[in-house]
Order: sequence, then structure tokens, then C-alpha cells
Amino acid sequence: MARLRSSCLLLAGAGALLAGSSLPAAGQVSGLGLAGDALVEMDNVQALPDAAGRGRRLVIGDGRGVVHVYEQRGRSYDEIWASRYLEGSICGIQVIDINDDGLLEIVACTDRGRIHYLDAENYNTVWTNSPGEYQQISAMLAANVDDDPQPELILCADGRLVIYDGRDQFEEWRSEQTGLTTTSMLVADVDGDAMDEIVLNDGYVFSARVHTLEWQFAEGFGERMGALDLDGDGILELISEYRSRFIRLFDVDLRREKSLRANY
Ligand SMILES: [Ca+2]
Ligand SMILES: [Ca+2]
Ligand SMILES: [Ca+2]
Ligand SMILES: [Ca+2]
Repeated sequence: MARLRSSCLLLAGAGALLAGSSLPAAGQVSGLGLAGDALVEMDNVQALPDAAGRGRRLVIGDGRGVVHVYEQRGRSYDEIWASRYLEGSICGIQVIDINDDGLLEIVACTDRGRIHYLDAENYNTVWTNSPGEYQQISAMLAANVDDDPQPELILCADGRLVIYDGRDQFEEWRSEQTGLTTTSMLVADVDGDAMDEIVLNDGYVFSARVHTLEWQFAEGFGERMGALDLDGDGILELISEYRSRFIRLFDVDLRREKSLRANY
């Protein structure tokens, strides 16, 4: 998996996590010219890849459990497709080749534990998990975190961190830790050891590959997270946003909040 570039600020769930795919980077909605910059920061509003002869498309997962596809018509958008009720509020949307067949899927998770793969061109259901497999999912992110080529689904499901094979659809690993309340996740090498971590906004940092718990910060990392090398030491800092406004920076390699004292 390609390393993240230090110049790239990652919001949790951003498309840079798709490194390694030859398909258009999904999830990158910046540059669409959308009215309202806030849209580009909403995890459940994602861009579908451009195709010849059609306007730009957006996929939106709503809190009522419906996935909508909108297509640009001049200066506005029309809804061109809507799903059936997908059993629960949509709590995660990602556009990715999740089953490694060369075609993009829309992956939608619901807070009542359902996972749906929809074909990103015709919106047909490609796969859905069994009812009852999970009672609750609070966060989902797709990223390739191991040696096989297909992405994994990283879930906070029934209070545990779960790694789920995206192509063969089975649970590869679940955390011993229970009671997790994760709503946002980030995959990046945040301690500079050349291996990715999975950072949960409720304060856990796991090794993405070997799954060990590397740090637990009791106060949590806010509601949204990004990673950027702000001091040029080659190691990404974790940038956390609390209550939609207050920013704190962390040196995960040192397991502490970064000192913001100016030294110049
Ligand atoms: Ca696919
Ligand atoms: Ca993999
Ligand atoms: Ca690391
Ligand atoms: Ca740094």
C-alpha cells in the first residue's frame, strides 16, 4: 500500500485511502463546484466517477435509510435513482472496487448492521450481508490494510473494531475491546514506522496489519480527524476536531498531545 504523502491532508474517510486501485479515486468530491463547501466534508455525500455523455453524479446516503444518486443538469442536480429502504440509517458510504473485480461499487452501511454493495453504474445490488450478522454499525471505512489485493471493510460493529474481507465477505478479525463508540476512522501511518494505523475517533490507535492496540487516549480524538506532517519531521500529526470547531494536534509516535508553543 502506497504511503501517504505528507502534503496530503486526509479527512477521515477520504479517497486517498484507496491507494493501489487503478480505478478513479473515489470519495474525492473536491473540485466539483458544489454549492456549499461543507458538502465535500460530509462522509455520506460521495462523487461517482465521471463518464462520457453524462453529468457529474453524487451518491448520498440519508438518515432514513435510502441511498440516492443525483446527476448534474446544468447548474443543478436531478435525482436519477433511489434505493429501497436499506434497514437503518445510512452511516457510511464509500465508492470503491470493494470486491476487486475491476468495477466500482457503492458500499453503504446502516446503523442497524446491514452492509450493501451496489453497482456504481446501474445501482443493482451486488451483495448484502445477512440480517442479524451485526446489530449495529457505527462507522465504516474501506481500505486495503493487509497483504491480499482486495480492500477490507473496517467497521465499528456491535462495539468492536472489525476487519471484514471486502471480496470474500467474511470477518477476518475483531477486537477484544468492546464498547467502542467510534463514529469516524482514519487509516494512515501516524507514527512514522512505515506501517499504517487505524485511528478511531473515540481514542484508539490500532496497528492496521497486526491489529495490536498501540495507544488509547482516554479523551478521544473528537468527531473528525485528519493527518498532516505539520512540522516537517516526516511523521504525520493527527489533527482532531472537537465539537465542530476546536482543534487539537497529536504526536501519535510520542503518544501525547503536541506542544503548540512557538519556538521560532
Ligand atoms: Ca467491484
Ligand atoms: Ca486486503
Ligand atoms: Ca505506523
Ligand atoms: Ca510531523
